[in-house]
Amino acid sequence: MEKKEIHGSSDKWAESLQSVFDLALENQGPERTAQLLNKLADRLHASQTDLPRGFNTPYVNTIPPEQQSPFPGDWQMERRIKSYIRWNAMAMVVKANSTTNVGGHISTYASAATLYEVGFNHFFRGSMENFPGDMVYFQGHAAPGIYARAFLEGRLDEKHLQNFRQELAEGGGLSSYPHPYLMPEFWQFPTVSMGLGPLLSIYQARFNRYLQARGLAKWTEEPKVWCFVGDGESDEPETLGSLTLASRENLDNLIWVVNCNLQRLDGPVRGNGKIIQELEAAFLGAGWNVIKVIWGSDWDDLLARDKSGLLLKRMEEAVDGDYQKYSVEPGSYTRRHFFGKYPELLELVNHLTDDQIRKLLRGGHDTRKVYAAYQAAFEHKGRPTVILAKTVKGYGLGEAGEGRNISHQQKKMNEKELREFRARFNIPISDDVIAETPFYRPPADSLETKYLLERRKTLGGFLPARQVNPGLPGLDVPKLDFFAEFFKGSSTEVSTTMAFVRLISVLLRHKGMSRNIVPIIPDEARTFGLDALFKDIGIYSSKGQLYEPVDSQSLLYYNEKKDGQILEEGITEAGSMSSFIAAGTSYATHGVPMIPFYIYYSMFGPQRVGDLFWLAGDIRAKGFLLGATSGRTTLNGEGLQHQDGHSLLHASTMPTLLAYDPAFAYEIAIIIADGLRRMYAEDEEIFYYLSLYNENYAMPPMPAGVEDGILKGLYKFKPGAEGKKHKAHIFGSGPIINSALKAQEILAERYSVSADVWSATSYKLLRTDALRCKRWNMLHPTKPPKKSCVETLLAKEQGAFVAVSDYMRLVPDQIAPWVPGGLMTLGTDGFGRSDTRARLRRFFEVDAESTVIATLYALAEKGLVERQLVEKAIKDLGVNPEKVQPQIV
Ligand SMILES: Cc1ncc(C[n+]2csc(CCOP(=O)(O)OP(=O)(O)O)c2C)c(N)n1
Ligand SMILES: [Mg+2]
Repeated sequence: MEKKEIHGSSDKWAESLQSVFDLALENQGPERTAQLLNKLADRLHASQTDLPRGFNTPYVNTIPPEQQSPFPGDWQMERRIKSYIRWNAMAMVVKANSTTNVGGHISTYASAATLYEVGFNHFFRGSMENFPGDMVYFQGHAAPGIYARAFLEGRLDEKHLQNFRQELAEGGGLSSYPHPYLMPEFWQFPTVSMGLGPLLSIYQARFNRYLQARGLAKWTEEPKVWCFVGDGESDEPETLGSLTLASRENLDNLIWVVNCNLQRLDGPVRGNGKIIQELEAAFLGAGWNVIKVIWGSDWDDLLARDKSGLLLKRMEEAVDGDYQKYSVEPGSYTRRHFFGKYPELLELVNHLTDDQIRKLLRGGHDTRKVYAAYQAAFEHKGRPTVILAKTVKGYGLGEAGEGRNISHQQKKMNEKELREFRARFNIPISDDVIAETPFYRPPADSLETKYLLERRKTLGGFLPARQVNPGLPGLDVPKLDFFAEFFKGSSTEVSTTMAFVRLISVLLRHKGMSRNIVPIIPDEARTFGLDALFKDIGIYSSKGQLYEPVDSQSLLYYNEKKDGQILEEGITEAGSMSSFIAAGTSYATHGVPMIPFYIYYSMFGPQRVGDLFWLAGDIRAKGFLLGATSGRTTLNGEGLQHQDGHSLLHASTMPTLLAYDPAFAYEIAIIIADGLRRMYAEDEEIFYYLSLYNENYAMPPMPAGVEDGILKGLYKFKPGAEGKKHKAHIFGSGPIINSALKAQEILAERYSVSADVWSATSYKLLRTDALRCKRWNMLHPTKPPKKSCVETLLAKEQGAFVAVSDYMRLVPDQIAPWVPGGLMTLGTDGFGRSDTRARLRRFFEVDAESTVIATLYALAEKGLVERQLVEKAIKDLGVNPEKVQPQIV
């Protein structure tokens, strides 16, 4: 195309384009104009490939005033209620810290009060018939405000508030943050570990859809998932890491509110930039509906009168550090520094006093703006919505911390500051008692209390509230005979992972509960053999399968279905754990007990996402975690980053997690059968961890009477030969029990030692039981002492005790104090290596030969055999005594 020569100044160009744009807007309307502009932008990008494409809209509210839904509430009434809540939230923290050092936070809630109150008065629905209630993730540090509201609602009394963060005080107290473990009838979702709440909320919203697609949801109207997020919290990779799942899945049941108070703990979130704009770009890029609530209603008039566009220009120029400064300085400062930059802007605010300038509200503190944004989010279809609300950290605290960098840590207020707070929010508390920061609750027959209760009644009841199975019978879980095939053993060599896969496919045929099973996999189904389930139960996909899978002719084809049962999460252990948690708490959030079986590379369990494991305990999630390809030497070729010899140690730190290291198929069946009974028939709020391995060997039949031992953690699997000179005991776990069994033979044949082989299924449970007994004995010193399971089992056993497993020595060491004469432990301490299993087991000293040597050494230490015999064995068995020690290499 021939280039036309057109010259002119860039101002002229700007003017011409502007006039064409104005014409288009007038004649074609905003939508069509936007389409035209997009087309032109596409052309520009086609010719200039490295041109950055902006994902930002101007720094003003997304919803223009004329499109705002009108506020339906009593604005002044709601302001009074909110003020009382503000006061009580502050008073809880100040009171607690006047006599203790238990801490607490004032400024987070102070910034978020309007964001919450609009939700409580107009949006958050409690649980009702055929409605499980909206699921609200509160910012953890805003907990005082949520308690303070519950106090006004009459759900909590003064004593509770008095004992905020003093849970061990007489009569109990309130937990620091949302912890369902500590307040099981109140809190639903733990949020205080930054980033986890936002992540969980996405998977919760998706799980709600899954439940519905599988015909298990019990609602007529879909609940919304609301998540309140800190702007500082958005730096956690967990917060923003799964945004595209929410848009891909069209989760319009999900609404996030990011409280953009521009500060985190130490200072500004983006002093030199704008967190709202940065987040807008991230969310728009991820396909979310973004609603910015930046300016309060007072600014509408200023923006409308600003024909020059200078106000917007100034708004865009100022960085968050400036905005923070405006929140702490008097109005005269803002007049001079913000408006004063351009004479036209100074004129624009001529009619306002300094005080009026100081009081120009930010959007997140304006009930009307917040309401309009929530209403738009509530109605939005097809995409999740994020509301980016600009607020002031410590709003209303004045000198005591409003907008200051110390705001987050502020816990005390002097009398002058209390008086100012009282005056600003009109709290009816008299001078003579103000220094004691008394709580204030309007009388039961006051207009405020009536209004507040009426609003909650209309919205279906109080919230947060955690309810568990009101009157529902437990699930029909299979009895032991259902698992008979696993008790028979098999001469075919299989791994415990394969045994588990077989077990889950059998369970999926159990009429009573098969529908409630939720298999969860992070892109490892083929690794574990779970692809066998693809065809039968399908992979959940909200879109079904829009393409013909490449492997459609094969038996195990990649079968996506709208009502698929498997949650195939892709490569996200954090996301998979979030699904585990959503499914594992469904008994409480939905009143529908679901049974998650989450199977993953054991190395990428607690080591990778341990905080989510911890949270699963707090939230009282139920279900089974299966750490597959476990064992530092059993997963042999994969090397240092994959070979796990410590997840059982991590698991031992989780209070309500029952951790098992089974060796045989029948052990897995016994553990899972009992887990199903305890969690789903008896309603115990616990969860399970089983390590699974990928080494194949024949599975023996179950010896008689070992069920109890399997569940408690230890039982005698195979007694040693009769008629030998010496006696010993070897505890083996997982496939390394085979080292113990082979050592048993060598010891009998070559060294006249009769070694009993025990299967140690859970050192964690044995230790917990032993600690319980020891503590009781200590506190009841004159009563007959209780004997722990380990002590009872080993009381009559003679000789030396050795433990060997594919885990660190600390795992079996957990029970050493209760083993008669001590426990000699072998284990896989140190970084893994890639090599053959045989070489690795020699290297880590957990093979049969090393086990023989350790047993003889343990006997020698007790004076039961000569030390020379150990030396002889070292030579006989070809073990190099000068070889490197794995854990310090
Ligand atoms: C994983 C994690 N790291 C650190 C903390 C400590 N912490 C608590 S609140 C906070 C600042 C929160 O800032 P922001 O998210 O902006 O919330 P705001 O209080 O400003 O609303 C920090 C660092 C935490 N709770 N969790
Ligand atoms: Mg913040």
